[in-house]
Amino acid sequence: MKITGAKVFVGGPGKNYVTLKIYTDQGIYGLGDATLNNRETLPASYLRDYIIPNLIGKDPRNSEDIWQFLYRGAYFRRGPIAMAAFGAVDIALWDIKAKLANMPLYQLFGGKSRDSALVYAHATGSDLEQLIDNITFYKDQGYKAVRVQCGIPDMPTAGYGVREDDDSKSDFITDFSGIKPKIEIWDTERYMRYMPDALARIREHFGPELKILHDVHHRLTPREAAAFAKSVEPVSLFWLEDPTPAEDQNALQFLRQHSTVPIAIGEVFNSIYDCQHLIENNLIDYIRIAVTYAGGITHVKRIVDLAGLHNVRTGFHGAPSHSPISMAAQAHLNAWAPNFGIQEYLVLGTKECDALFPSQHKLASGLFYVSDDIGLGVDFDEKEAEKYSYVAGSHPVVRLEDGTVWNY
Ligand code: CS2
Ligand code: MG
Repeated sequence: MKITGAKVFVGGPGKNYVTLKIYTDQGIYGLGDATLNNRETLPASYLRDYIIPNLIGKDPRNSEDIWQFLYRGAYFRRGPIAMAAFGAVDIALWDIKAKLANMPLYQLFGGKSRDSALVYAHATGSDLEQLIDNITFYKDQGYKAVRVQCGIPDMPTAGYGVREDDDSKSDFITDFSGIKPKIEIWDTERYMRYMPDALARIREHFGPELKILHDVHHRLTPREAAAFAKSVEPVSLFWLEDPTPAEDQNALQFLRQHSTVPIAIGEVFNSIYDCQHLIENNLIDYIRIAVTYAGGITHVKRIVDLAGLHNVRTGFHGAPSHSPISMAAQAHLNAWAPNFGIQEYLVLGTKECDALFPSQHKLASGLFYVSDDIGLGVDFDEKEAEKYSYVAGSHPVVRLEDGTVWNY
């Protein structure tokens, strides 16, 4: 069996999904996702310029050898751009393999460990009242877990994960009016003064059952993060995410000495070596890696197994930047993983998105039901894809009030 060609498509409804389609001489094709939010053209050119010419003629069944060829063969290894490109190839090869086996992908991992997977939604509010309404909206749909982000009084701009206006050109993360970023102003003291109390009021309002998650988005120093974690302990958070910048792995050791709040980290990691220290030293409870920019299924499965050895559970990244292809790959891993924890789920289930990526995967009452269709169980409509092309967008850049650049 041979790979005969591959194509990269960039675009989608309100998103620049980077979709890879690998064709074989047996009529079977595989689909992969290399979307790297706000840097989408880079994995696309890595795929087009280097990887695709090297894939042609290779046996698609040898997904391990192809992964090693791309990773070790690159010499300059790792990094989100390369790992997103390798990840797309790897997801597509597993899709082909499962289609050849005539099985849903999860069967190749060891079958299903659960009927459905717990997901969490994002609730936001410019103030606490609006946030509580928003959480109620998700709770009423049956969600058991919600990530909560709230506007902070007197914060110069809205802060992470909070919409400033009803700008339809923004999806909270990406501003599609161009590549020049908007500036957000951050003030740690105001956040630290307000947020613990806001979280306590949310817990009081919704009672003990709701799983409450909160994302600090890398904004605190180690000492501040430890103090924050300590102060939110009575809230019984499901997790506190990215309390400190993810690169500074010793920061979490300091936090661990002061608090037992469950910690989730890893959405910006792209290799098992980024996760190893945190997992092996029990500095985290949930690993937030994603198949998209962490080298695909082959590599992420190794991370899941390493995590399992140390009682760390999965909480795969699922921001709206992931296309239904990588979300499907994660759904198959979630169905299998013995140490599954939770899945962030934000693929906008719009008519346009469903038309571009038809599938039988289902979300109901805050639970994700993986499809039993063969392969990834998601398709890609090339005709629909003709409607879309790349639209330049950017993440905000954060500064302190004195002008100092801070972590987004
Ligand atoms: C966020 C992300 O989902 C999350 O937890 O931290 O939405 C993050 O802001 C984006 O992926 C950035 O592109
Ligand atoms: Mg996050």
